[in-house]
Amino acid sequence: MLQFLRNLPKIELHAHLNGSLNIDSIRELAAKVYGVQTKEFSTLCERFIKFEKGAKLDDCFEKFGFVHELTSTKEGLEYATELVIRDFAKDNVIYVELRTTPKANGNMSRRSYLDTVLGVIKNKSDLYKIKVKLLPSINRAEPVAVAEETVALAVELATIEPEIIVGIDFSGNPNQGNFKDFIPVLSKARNHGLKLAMHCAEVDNPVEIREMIRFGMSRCGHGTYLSDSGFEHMKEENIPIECCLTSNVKSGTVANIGAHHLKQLMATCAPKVLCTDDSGVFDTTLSDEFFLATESFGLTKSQCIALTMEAVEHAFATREEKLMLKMQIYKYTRLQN
Ligand code: 6MZ
Repeated sequence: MLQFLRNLPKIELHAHLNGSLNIDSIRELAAKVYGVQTKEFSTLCERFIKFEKGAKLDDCFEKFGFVHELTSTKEGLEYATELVIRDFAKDNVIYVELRTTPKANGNMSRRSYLDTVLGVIKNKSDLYKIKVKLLPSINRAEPVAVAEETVALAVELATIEPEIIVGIDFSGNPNQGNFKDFIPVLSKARNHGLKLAMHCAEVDNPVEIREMIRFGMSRCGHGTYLSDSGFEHMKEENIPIECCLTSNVKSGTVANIGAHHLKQLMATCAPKVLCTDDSGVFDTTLSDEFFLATESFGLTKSQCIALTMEAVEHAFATREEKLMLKMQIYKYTRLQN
């Protein structure tokens, strides 16, 4: 089964760039770009993927700083973007939507951050035989003014690269910031034709969940704490829940894998996609996530293929791109029979 899943051409719709650098790639990045290869650094890498028993979601957000330092220069960001694309391709992911929060520092402006990531996507996707889209992220823990700059840049760059910049991701620590404050800027993005992938119900906040559902979204990140009527609404509106099994278990937002809402989504034939979230931080791959689903919920090979086809449907891709992706998946599955 694991080999079948590794070889299956897969679709990744929820991947944060800085969270998707795996430990070997972090070591490679540190060595190649910064000349760091010490034992101390290796120990820091081990600590990066280690989760203490009873870890909380807030603990995850402290981990990102480690990678953010390595991607705080143009060279670091460039190489990290290539490594992430390479690693998804190695896992036979044929289409990935990368999300990332543009960051400004002494080395880069938010514009040059996005230009750098875009440049790598344009230059390297063909080399690794993978289709890559970009969703600039709004970090809800940052001021609304930052989100306004991000959306203005996304809208502008989407006119230049409409095939790559296809949406906005609303993310960040859900225990910080107030969704309502971001409604005007998210509306602006939507009015300019950008799709919205929103982290919603990752934590239990019924008032905010209601506000988000009322506002609407193209895809729902996590959806862990949706009520039954919330799940029903998502199904009626054909809004898929981006399920990130390992992320939810390691960050403690679901008690254990058996309690994950993927089970309910499968049973009710509700729209869903399997994703990694932060394959680096959570030390996983998309193949591993599928394998975990087969082990935990008894998914068959056919169900895994169906899930992959479902992901194609919910991708922010053109009709032609979707057709090409489906043909690639179909070709592989036909060879299996
Ligand atoms: C919410 C998350 C997240 O943007 O620097 N991020 N936001 N929930 C999660 N569940 C665990 N995982 C990652 O990638 C890292 C950033 O993505 C968001 C956080 O804002 C994190 O700092 P980028 O490429």
